[in-house]
Amino acid sequence: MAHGRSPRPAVDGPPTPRIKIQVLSEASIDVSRTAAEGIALAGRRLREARRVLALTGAGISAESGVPTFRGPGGLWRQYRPEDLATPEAFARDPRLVWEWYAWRREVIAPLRPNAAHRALVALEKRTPEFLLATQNVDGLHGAAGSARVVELHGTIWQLRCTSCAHSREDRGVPLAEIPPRCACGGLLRPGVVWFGEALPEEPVTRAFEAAREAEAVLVVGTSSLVYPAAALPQVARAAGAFVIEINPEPTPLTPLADVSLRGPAAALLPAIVEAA
Ligand code: BJW
Ligand code: ZN
Repeated sequence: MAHGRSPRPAVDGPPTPRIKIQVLSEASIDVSRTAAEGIALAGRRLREARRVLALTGAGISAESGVPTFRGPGGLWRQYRPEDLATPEAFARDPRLVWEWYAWRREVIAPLRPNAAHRALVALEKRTPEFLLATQNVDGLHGAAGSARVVELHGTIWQLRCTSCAHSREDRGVPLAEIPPRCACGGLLRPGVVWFGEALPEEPVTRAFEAAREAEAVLVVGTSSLVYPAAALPQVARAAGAFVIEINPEPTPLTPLADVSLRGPAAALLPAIVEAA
């Protein structure tokens, strides 16, 4: 099971041993020997790595109470996120889109980071070169104390003017008016990245650099459907990284992962980091 950083087979190279582990609940961590082995292996690879990239998605915040996008509870009224998180939807009906964001801001505002967010803080502290690339806009990694973090899809706590491009932090809930307006009179929009929009340049550049250099990649709570974020573990693996996935469900990344642990992040991530 010795995976050196190089040479590592690319995705279509010779087969490498992979571990797919089913962990259904926190309790099963104690009882499942296979799960324990997967946790220990993931922990060891993280401990040995000098350069680690973590990629997180909505699932890491699920146990804090933040709704995920896809799957059960992913709908808001009758709308799918794909119908609301677009510049076209905002142009067509800014009030509707803002009502969705205003609701999400109210849901997220009182929520606290969970054990999975905190485990990544601990991992950051002990890893010489660490980057956390998050797709989440909730700010919970920062609230937990993560310092080396890039927000690939922006933040729900930033508002940006569509007329003068002025941008400001606003954590107020509820919003004073919907849709909110800039001092210049222009329409404000959430400081997030919608479908069809480019990701912020500096965060995305740093994330892909880290992916190319990482010895281990930890992918937590993402459906691995949305690009370019979903490409980060693929790039890392093609460059030789050991890929660890944590998710209650299989995803398109699962066949590429070296270890795929099936279960909730707030239970599995602290166990892995403790084993590291
Ligand atoms: C748990 C758990 C627990 C539950 N513990 N886990 C083909 C190839 C490449 C790209 C494309 C393509 N076709 C179309 C595209 C482009 C498009 C895209 O990827 N579309 C796909 C859907 C196909 N991408 C874009 O448009 C991006 N921009 C772009 O490509 O720009 C190109 C460009 C260049 C230059 C100029 C101009 C343009 C932008 C993507 C922006 C995504 N934005 C959103 C909204 C952000 C704002 C907001 O929050 O409102 O980002 S969409 C939404 O999806 C949000 C998320 O960050 C993102 C990812 O979702 P995530 O985090 O994975 O959540 P879920 O709900 O999908 O999954 C949760 C997971 O957690 C599940 O797997 C659960 O099982 C798990 N889970 N409980 C651990 N307790
Ligand atoms: Zn303005």
